[in-house]
Amino acid sequence: MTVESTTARTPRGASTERGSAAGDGAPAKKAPASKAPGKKTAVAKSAGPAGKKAAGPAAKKSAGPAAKKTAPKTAAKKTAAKKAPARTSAAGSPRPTAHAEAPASAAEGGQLIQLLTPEGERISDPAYDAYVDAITPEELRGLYRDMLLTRRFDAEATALQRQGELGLWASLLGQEAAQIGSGRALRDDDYVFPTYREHGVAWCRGVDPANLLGMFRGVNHGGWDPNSNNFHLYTIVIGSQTLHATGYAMGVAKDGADSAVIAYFGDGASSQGDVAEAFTFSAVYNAPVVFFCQNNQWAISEPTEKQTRVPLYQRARGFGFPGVRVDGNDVLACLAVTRAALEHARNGEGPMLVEAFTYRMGAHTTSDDPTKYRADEEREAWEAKDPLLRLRSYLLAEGFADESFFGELETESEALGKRVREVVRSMPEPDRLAIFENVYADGHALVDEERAQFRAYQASFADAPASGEGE
Ligand SMILES: Cc1ncc(C[n+]2csc(CCOP(=O)(O)OP(=O)(O)O)c2C)c(N)n1
Ligand SMILES: [Mg+2]
Repeated sequence: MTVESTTARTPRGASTERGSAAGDGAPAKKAPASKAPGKKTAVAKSAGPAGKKAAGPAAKKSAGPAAKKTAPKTAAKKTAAKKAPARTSAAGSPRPTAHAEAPASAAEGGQLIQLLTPEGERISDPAYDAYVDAITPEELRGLYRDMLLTRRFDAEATALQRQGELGLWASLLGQEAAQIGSGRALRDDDYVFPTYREHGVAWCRGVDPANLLGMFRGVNHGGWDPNSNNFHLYTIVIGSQTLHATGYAMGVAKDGADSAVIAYFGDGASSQGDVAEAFTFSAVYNAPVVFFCQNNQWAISEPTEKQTRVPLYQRARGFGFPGVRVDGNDVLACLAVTRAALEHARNGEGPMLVEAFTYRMGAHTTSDDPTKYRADEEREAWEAKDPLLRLRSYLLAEGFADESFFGELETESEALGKRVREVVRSMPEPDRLAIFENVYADGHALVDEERAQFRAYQASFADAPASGEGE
């Protein structure tokens, strides 16, 4: 269901048959009569954010942030509020801590595409049903498996960091649906430009999870060949990959290919100049790129209300292309919306922005302590919307999976954890002089000089190898 959209949807060129995403982002594709198994056909068309059927973030029965406002202050909350610095605007005036209420807020003109409620009920969205109506129970189980194994891998990586095996880890906990839904919407010939947190997308692209850990262990600069899986190396310079993706997409268009490009970035990255430049260039050159923003509501300790005065998906409009907001904890909706956005790009209609509204349940990275700046209640409210739980509920309710399926998956996830531990612990120490390689394609006198200096420095240690280690 689309929870309230106050913006007009004007088709932008392509035929409705091709399902172009239009105007403010909803595809014009006609939804066929529902064939999806287990879907509730009664569409709560009139149920806006306050409607009873709106089981999303605005639903009254939801224990989500909307309920938080009126909840009595608990001792824990008082403590957390004391610890967390007050959120202030740039001008210094206090701002309400309302960012978590944003997704379905009619007052903000917000929309939220949702196909699976937090309780696991399949609801209909006439604009997006068609993109997932043909999905089979096996494919649904596959989405669950993807999310579960990604979560298991992520937990293993966090544990490895705590054991001193990794220097740092950026967990995706809570963002599995956004990543698996969008990742599974891609074709093999599409190209992905990730941030440093896209472990679920990497999984979908076939990058061995163990390879993701080399950089975090400090033994390599990436760990995979981007062209093997059309999955670029992790990018830590916030937002810069949106420009790389735009340039790549412009090249795809010039080649006359019908593949698409997807650039992942965060809510905080949306404030970067690079992202604004990428939006401008991609719109002007009609580049086939999908901008997939995982709005996990925090950029380290900065809440989203310090990044924007409007829902992020609405930013696209000012640049001249459509934007949509999807429930980022709903894997089915993320799959449908990303398919629509990719189709839009492939049809030559230019870029599209998808804002996946989700929540970072863990710390920003293992170097971060979120208890210093956010209240426990916020996380607890989002735990109730866990992306895995809602798909599990749906699979069980529809009889698409039984306990033996979940049991086998548990065994598989343990095996994955074990393999990842073994691979990481046996990663070879890097050649210390390798850092100087590949700086320039044909070498450079200055790099040669720096290499010689570093070699002499290494040799000055008492336990230095007799000659030429790492050469
Ligand atoms: C250009 C740049 N500025 C600052 C940083 C430091 N930094 C690392 S992560 C981060 C926050 C990013 O937040 P967001 O884009 O919301 O992504 P998230 O980590 O929440 O997924 C910042 C400021 C950086 N890596 N690059
Ligand atoms: Mg963020």
